[in-house]
Amino acid sequence: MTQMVLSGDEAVAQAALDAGVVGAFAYPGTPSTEIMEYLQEHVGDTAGAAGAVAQGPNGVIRVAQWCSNEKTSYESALGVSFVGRRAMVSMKHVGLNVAMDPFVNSALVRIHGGLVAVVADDPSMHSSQNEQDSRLLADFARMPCFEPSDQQEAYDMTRSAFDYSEAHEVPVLLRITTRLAHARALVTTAPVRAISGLGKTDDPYTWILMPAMARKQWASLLAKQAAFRTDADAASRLEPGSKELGVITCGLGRAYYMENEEDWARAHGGERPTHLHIGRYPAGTGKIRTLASHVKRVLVIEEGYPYIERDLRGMFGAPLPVAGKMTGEIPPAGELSADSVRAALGLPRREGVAAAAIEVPGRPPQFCQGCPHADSFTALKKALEGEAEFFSASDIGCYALAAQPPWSAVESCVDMGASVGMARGAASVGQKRSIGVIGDSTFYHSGMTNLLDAVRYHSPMTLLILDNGTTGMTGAQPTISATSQLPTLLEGLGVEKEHIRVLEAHRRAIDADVAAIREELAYDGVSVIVMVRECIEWLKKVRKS
Ligand SMILES: Cc1ncc(C[n+]2csc(CCOP(=O)(O)OP(=O)(O)O)c2C)c(N)n1
Ligand code: SF4
Repeated sequence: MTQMVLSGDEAVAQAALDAGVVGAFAYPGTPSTEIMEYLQEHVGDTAGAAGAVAQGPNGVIRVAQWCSNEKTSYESALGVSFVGRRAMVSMKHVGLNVAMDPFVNSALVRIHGGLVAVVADDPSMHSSQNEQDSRLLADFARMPCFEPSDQQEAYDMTRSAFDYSEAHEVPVLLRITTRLAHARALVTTAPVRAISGLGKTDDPYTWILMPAMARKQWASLLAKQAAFRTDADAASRLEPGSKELGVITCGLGRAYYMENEEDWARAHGGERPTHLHIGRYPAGTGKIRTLASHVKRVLVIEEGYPYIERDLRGMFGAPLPVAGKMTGEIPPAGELSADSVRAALGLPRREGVAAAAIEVPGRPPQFCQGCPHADSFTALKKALEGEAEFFSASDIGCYALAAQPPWSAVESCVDMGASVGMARGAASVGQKRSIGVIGDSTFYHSGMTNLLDAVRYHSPMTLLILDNGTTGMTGAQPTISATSQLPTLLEGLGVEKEHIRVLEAHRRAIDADVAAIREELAYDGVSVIVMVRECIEWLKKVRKS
């Protein structure tokens, strides 16, 4: 046993290594990126372009790889599990939407080597386009979900999630949220588990989801639900206390509650509320009922959606007031905080430094000094000067910053890969100069299939691929393919060679860039302009290594 100071992401990664994971796969996304970064640093000594591979003394190959997107990551992990080894896939919450197809179906197959899907939610949308709650997606897939409340639990639960996955032959979703993922604490690790040999199950038919088999597997998954609930109930922690108030916490909600519990007790004759902490889902009902039978009212503290709170309503025979997000005591959106939980507990505000007293000048996010995207947008804006009719759809990446002044150069940003589809859709109904702007990483992630549609229908659109050689927005992780292969790939997708233009994203090339963009905007078909220059942050990273 060792003690280490780890962030929640690092604790998850360390636990996976100690639990004998051999295949780890991911696509970057805040707040989950550091899981793969840690794994790549620690899995072995031969780091490849997009991943690390190591061969252990007993011939065991371990991989930790960035993949094209979350779906491919998930499917790679599933393959590792099928051949009897432990596998982990990690992603940010919206990544689970991309991986939804294998995710939901993997709950029906008979998992062999433990499979853990780590999904990092981002309440308050620090770096995301929504704040969806992955617990509900686990519920939707009828899959067990573990939710740690601190870094030590992140370590312990990751380890036990692998065991649970193997014991019940089902994947486990481990849900973490931003603060836990990024904050550091002391973590005690457990001994490293030996890695077993490759081997398939005795009944591989359970991996074939054709209707007859899928029906059987679905029935088997449904039959497991009672055990999931019983185990979740046994793992939940009930601390009896006052009859006045029952508090149910989930995940990080526990930490915010614990910061205020003592003050509540002091204000209520020394007795603490009756407290139930739930860390696994689907939640059992045993301890919830025990709590409910003991208290006059209940407050639910959970980050994300009112998931447990909604389950509670209507669960009890006698009407029991339940407060939380649905009744407004807990803010319905954004991260929880010790202060918002304090207010929900009816405690007076803590005196502190009033934020208004500190003058912080407003500083909207901007491109880094010398960012190639700035030059690409200068060229695009010049090319569009005097044109009244155009539509410019952006994708998700650093270049989405061009939605704001002084650029105001893109008009939409919805989900990864969408720029190509939106530009194509608009072009197909007559929009002139329909432009998609996408980064290289996002193009490989999910832009390519949309481009196939555009080629198939000869849609009059222009796609700008801002190829900075990296995934800049999430901290400059490698992309899945090299810059030099992009034109060949585009040709392979069916874009006409003469309408694939490779330009330098640099102000010294501005006149040539503007002229080329104008030419392609005038073309009545699919054209792709690749704007090439390295991301400054990526260059710094490469020089350091
Ligand atoms: C489904 C999904 N996965 C991951 C992310 C996190 N993310 C935002 S932008 C981005 C890619 C950025 O790379 P690129 O398109 O090359 O643009 P750059 O930032 O380098 O300009 C990623 C991975 C996300 N928003 N959605
Ligand atoms: S990280 Fe790279 S791509 Fe993003 S703004 Fe900075 S230089 Fe540009």
